[in-house]
Amino acid sequence: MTAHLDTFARDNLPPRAQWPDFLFELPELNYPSRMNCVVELLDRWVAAGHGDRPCLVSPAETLTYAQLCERVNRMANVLTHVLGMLPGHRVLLRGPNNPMMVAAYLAVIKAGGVAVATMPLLRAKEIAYPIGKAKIRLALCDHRLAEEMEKARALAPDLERIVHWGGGGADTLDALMAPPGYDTFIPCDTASDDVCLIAFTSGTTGEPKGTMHFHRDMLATCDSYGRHVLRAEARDRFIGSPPLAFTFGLGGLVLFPLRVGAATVLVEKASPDDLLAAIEKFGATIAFTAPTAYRAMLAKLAERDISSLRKCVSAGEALPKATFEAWLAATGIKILDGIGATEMLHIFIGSPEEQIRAGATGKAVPGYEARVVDADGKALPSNTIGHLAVRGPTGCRYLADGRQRHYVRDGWNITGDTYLMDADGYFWYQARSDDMIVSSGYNIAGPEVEAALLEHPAVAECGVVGAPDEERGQIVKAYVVLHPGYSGDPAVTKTLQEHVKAAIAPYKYPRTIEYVTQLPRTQTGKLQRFELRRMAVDTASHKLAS
Ligand code: 3UK
Repeated sequence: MTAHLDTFARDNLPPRAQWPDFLFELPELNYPSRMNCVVELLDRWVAAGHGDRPCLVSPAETLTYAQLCERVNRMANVLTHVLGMLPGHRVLLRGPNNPMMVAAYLAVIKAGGVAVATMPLLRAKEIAYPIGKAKIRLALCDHRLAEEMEKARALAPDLERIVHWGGGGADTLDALMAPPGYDTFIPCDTASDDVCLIAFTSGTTGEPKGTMHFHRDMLATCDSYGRHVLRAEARDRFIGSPPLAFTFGLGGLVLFPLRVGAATVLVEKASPDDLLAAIEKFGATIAFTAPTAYRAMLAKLAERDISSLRKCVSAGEALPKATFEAWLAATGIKILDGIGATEMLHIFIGSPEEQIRAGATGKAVPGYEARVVDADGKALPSNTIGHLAVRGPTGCRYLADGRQRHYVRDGWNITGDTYLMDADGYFWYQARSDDMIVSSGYNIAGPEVEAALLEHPAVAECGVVGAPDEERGQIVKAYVVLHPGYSGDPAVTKTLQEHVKAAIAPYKYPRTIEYVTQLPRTQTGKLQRFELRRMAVDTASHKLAS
């Protein structure tokens, strides 16, 4: 039975027939029918005498498990007794990666609410969309993000109240949390299948999709990927760059550390430079970031002592073999590549260090099943390229969205990626299904060409897309950022083309190369291929016109 008094989230789950299959075969994934995940992640540690251990570490403050628990209780009291939040209410959260943002997530969920976090860089219109879609009445917001939040209010009639933290003043969340009796809070007695999180996809095309996740899902990702692949320990100190509003960040910087009683270092600015400095300063042991950040950090490793680091996780985009090898040579650490998705909450394919095959994403995470299927959903034999299908303890449930039927077919989550599975069960990423380049009838995966280019010492970053071409339909076009000391002259172009021809099938080589100073990326660190394609179309039509 749900604990939600406001049943909007439950009422707007997809129809049962459109749910993916859920697998709970591993004993550690058998959760009781009633369970509040915050009790498991936080209160349980305090009860077990672990309260004095560091939990959240940031440049401004450090909170032990007991201190975070108290802060969460105070905030949960404010939510229920001052702000009128009922179990099931959705609460918008806006803030950089800091302890108050984590406390806000946990307080909303502990009180039975549904957290809906937004990336700090979003603009008013993009903030207003989830407010309308998820019918959000209340927002908690870092005072430094107040301006855009206020603009969003004008576009979002559902929103009744915004409460800010930081910055001082009588009406701030901080002030409201002060009453002496607020240090304890009885957690809402939620069902393990009550929704506690709606994570919006950073959709590059179409409206963002709200993915709904249950209390049990928060633990399931820890007890599958966290327990079997990452294998962190209480002595670890996590750190990373993904925003907490992105489930990659929520898992890597909150769920995984708290599940094992570890500490997490929260930094608001996490450029590759900042991240290196923070790893050194705080002695971080596990890092979560995107492949491009590992490449950028490689160039600066000499300036920093990051010997505290023992594990590195990469996700969001494929980790090219060249990046894996270079990082291993420089640090002795095998980066754990893993594919995750907002729909699946976190990583579902990825292998622990001793099983890694460089260049492959890895094997299905224990608790998940993955396979490669054809356009009709039929399983393909190994070593055949097709669509990735996956199922496990977590899965896609869009908030009132017809696109559910595209993502889930025959009980399998179809992620929109093309993959090949080898005879040993390793998954090799090819491309996003709609990103395949078709040139003179050949299917060419941009990421494969990118991986080959990245093996050349001149190449710092690159993006490969199809450019329109009268004769071949499309041609392979590379946008390349060169390392300092190289210039994009015809000789270098020729060298890079020859390099690719020698590394992979020659017909895949980039027929044109354009040199740029940076590549367009999303707030979650992904290459914006549609933007590169647009640029390629522009250039092609200019050529026709001139
Ligand atoms: C792509 C990858 C190749 C792939 C995410 C870890 O990225 C995350 O979620 P999103 O919803 O995007 C999902 C899509 O991103 N992708 C992610 N990781 C890899 N492609 N290799 C990888 N290692 O197209 C996938 O369908 O933004 C990643 C954890 C939580 C996440 N939400």
